[in-house]
Amino acid sequence: MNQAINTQFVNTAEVQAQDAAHHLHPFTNTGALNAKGARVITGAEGVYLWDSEGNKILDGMAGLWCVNMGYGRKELTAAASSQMDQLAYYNTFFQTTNTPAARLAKEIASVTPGDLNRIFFANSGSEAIDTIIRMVRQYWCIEGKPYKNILISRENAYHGSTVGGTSLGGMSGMHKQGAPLMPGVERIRQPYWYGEAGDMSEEEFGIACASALEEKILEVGPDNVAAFVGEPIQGAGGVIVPPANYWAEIQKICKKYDILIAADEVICGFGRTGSWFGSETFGITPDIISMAKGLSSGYLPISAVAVGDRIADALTAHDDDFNHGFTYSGHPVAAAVALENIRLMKEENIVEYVGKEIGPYFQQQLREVLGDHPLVGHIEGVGLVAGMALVKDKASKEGFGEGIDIGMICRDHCFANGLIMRAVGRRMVLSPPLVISKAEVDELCEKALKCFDLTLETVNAL
Ligand code: PXG
Repeated sequence: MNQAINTQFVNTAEVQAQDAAHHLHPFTNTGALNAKGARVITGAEGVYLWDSEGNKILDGMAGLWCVNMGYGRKELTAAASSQMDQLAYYNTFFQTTNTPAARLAKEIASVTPGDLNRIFFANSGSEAIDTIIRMVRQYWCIEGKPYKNILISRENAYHGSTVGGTSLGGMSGMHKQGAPLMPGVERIRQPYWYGEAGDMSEEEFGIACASALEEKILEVGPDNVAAFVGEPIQGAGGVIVPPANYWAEIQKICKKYDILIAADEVICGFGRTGSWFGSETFGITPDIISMAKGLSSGYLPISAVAVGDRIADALTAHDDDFNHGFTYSGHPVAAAVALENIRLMKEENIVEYVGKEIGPYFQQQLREVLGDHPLVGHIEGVGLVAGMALVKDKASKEGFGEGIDIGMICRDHCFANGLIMRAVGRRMVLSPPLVISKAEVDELCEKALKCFDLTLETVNAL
């Protein structure tokens, strides 16, 4: 293990001062951060990070849900380096392509489900989502139905932070800023059974949440709705796993009214749920999907939209350009890294490892080690992604009051005790690298247990 990588060369105070003076962080209260100083991450290997003070931290979030093959993979570094020497950049606009982009498109088409055979490249999940928005609307225009342009998404969905992604997503905190939002979006309730079902069984609630889609379609008019967009499992919303019957019902309704299904696979894609894509885990047959993060294990920014034959055939046959794209669409270096990442995933049978071995072990250990903890109201998850509701009272599901930010208290204890676990409101979420071993899962659970104990001590002392 590459202990305390380069920490001896890092002057923490100097980096923090530069950062405070000049760096505006995403989704951050800059004043509050500057007052305490950002933690400086200096190196990483496998599932561990090191900071500039020499602390070793188990990364229970795989960076930001992305470093699926773990840190320090020399194969990925080598792929980037040799592609940079060969062809560092050329665009894919001017009737040109490059070898890694063409090969990657073929490779992605081979691992995506159904007829998702054509690939559009971008650089981030948000850009992939914007691509979906523009592409499905253009599809209906080509079909002679330009009025069929409304997108239906869900409350508490996360689809990125561009204007398109923010508008499509259901994050109220984001909607409050930078308005006006993009028009043409309608939202329905999220399928959060533990938090919002009242007395309904999971099955009843699954039907109720899917019926909300049908009601919305009828309210807006089926002829005005372009697509339903959803994450197979809501990630940034707190890891909300829908009831087992939910997606099948959603599909039935979309089919009935001829509405496209777009699955946002930015988190679920590339093995996270134990299949190549979350759509397979939940039996969804999408018309179009977005992917990013795990596509390159986060080593370089790259995203993609896999397009089904219905949309791709229409775009291809249409006698006009699709006027959309980015300077770095199909970037050869990012594509080379993604290709090598997929090759490694196959060589190491990582999807099967998550589906059959480490995923079930992770889910079982979380429940066994943490399930009885007085703070833990409920644990849900599939494969290597999980969300835990923190409550004041397990029986009534009552949460802590507004004055107690239980998630942040817990997250800070984790940070101080060598574990990265993310807080989403009152939920703690985990999404470790897919290469995590059983011993590392045990360590993660022990650390989480200790941090839940410390969190309980803190709130009891308030
Ligand atoms: N869709 C989904 C489902 C995502 O999870 C995006 C789109 C946007 O991807 P980019 O690459 O543009 O960030 C995401 C990203 C969090 C967090 O706090 C989650 C994401 C991004 C940043 C923070 O959990 N997911």
